[in-house]
Amino acid sequence: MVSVVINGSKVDVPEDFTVMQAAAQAGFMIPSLCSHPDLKVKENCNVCVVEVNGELKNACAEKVSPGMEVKTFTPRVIEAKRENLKKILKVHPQDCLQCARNQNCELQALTATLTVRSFEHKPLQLTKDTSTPSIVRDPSKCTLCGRCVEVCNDIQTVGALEIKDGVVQTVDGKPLIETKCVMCGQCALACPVGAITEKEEIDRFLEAIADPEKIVVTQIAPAVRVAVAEEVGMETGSLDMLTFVAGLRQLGFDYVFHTNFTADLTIMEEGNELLKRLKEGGTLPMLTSCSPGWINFIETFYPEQLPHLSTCKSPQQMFGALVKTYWADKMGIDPAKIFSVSIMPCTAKKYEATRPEMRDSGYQDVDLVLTTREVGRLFRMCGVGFDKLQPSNFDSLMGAYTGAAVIFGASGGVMEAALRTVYEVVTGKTLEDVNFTAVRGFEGMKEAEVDLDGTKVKVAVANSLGCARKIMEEIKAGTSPYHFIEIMCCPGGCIGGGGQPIPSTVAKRVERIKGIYIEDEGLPLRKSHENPEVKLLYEDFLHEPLGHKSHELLHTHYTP
Ligand code: HC0
Ligand code: SF4
Repeated sequence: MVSVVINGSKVDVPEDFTVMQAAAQAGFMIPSLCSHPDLKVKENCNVCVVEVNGELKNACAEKVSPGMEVKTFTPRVIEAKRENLKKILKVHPQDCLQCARNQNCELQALTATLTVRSFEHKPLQLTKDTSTPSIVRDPSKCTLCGRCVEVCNDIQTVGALEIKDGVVQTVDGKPLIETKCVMCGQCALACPVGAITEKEEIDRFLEAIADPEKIVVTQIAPAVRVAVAEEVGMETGSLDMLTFVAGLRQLGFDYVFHTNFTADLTIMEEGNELLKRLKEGGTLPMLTSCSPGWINFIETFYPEQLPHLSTCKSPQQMFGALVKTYWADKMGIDPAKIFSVSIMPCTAKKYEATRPEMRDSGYQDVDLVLTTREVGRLFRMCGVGFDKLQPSNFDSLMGAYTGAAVIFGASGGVMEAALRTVYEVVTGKTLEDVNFTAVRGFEGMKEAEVDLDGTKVKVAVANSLGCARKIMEEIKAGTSPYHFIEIMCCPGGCIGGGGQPIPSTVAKRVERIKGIYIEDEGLPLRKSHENPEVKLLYEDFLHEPLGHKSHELLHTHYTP
């Protein structure tokens, strides 16, 4: 331990602490723009400047030393902080009222915190990049903090963004769509301001709701419920599912369903696909195929490994294909009138919905994807008062789900759900303990071995594209020991998706994961093959997993 003096108070801290950490321990928070609890020290904004033994130093980078005297708010320090902040403010557009991050912007907050009351203003006027269906980049708003670049390069290992000539830009200055960007949106979560955001499409929703000809249906992704509470001023996980459904009905949705329904269905299809590959010597390891940022990644970086992917579409797309065929038929509704909206934690889902492969119903299967953040905005815009709502049930035929589907939202959940079902199908025995805890948690790589009546199946789980890359390098080298691997694009799984509420720090993601498993434990059915509406779907329409109709609507092939 090292003793230092912070604003006159002595504090003992570990030797590797920075001045910023030591100050926090002494009860003095030092504001900054480029620092982030989960990312490396950058020293790009210089707003965290403090006096160390009489000299101005950046608190984020300066390590403590014995007897160090730190002052965090002398007139000289405050003046230096303000001057450094004013350099950023000088070129930053002042269109806060029109910005998606208005009221959730670290630059706004910092300006208020440091009581900056005037500054010179010559804003940058650079062109917005709207080239992808998922992400919008407004370089005029970039503060050069460098957080997005670290996330894209070091965590996701994509390398679509770089710092060149002192400017954050896309590689070679190309439009994002022409780079290797996978549209995961992790950069948007890391951005302190509105320089990178989702492509906002709430007006398309409002138009659809106002159109009397349209029947507007929705599906909610597994990771949304735990996080949407954060958008409406509640604790993570505290908005109960059926009150959330009631809120969606207030917004005007005609039918409210759940992606969990097709998550259970995915387990039926993907579980049987795995068993078929194991039995018939198909390509192994089989890789899950539901995370669209991950699909973009394998297509871009490992196209020759595409045969390892399960042929299952994602639950979002299975839902889209079924709602305009099976459900429309059962309800006697013209599928041309159905406007299918999905509510997702993900920005890459916006792209997935527009893929040419995703039109097997004869229409675009999913018409509109809204992120958790966009739905939060809609709830606030429409003044939905959750404390006044009575819980409302999901609509039937595609609204039932089990705990196995709920856990899809957290890394390891698809694997655990598959194991719950595959074990019972193969062994014919009842799984007494459905909790496969070895594959749970925030950790980037996890593995387990399961005994299926004498056959040992080795499985692995990876989240974040950096971890996916490690898995893919093993497969490429022919050294992968696994039979089945779950890969999710975003750190922690979909609970950390690029469309989730901001902040989405590791601490927040861990809280959301907790909320997911609490929901699973509280449900009466926790195995996908027990979902009564999935059983009905097979009886009435699909007839069997991997059958003709399933191939037509629920499976696809991605080509390089
Ligand atoms: Fe996910 Fe999904 S679990 S990718 O993370 O499989 O986005 O929540 O909706 O489609 O179900 C996201 C979350 C989904 C899909 C499901 C899968
Ligand atoms: Fe990189 Fe993902 Fe952002 Fe694209 S969306 S620039 S891949 S972090």
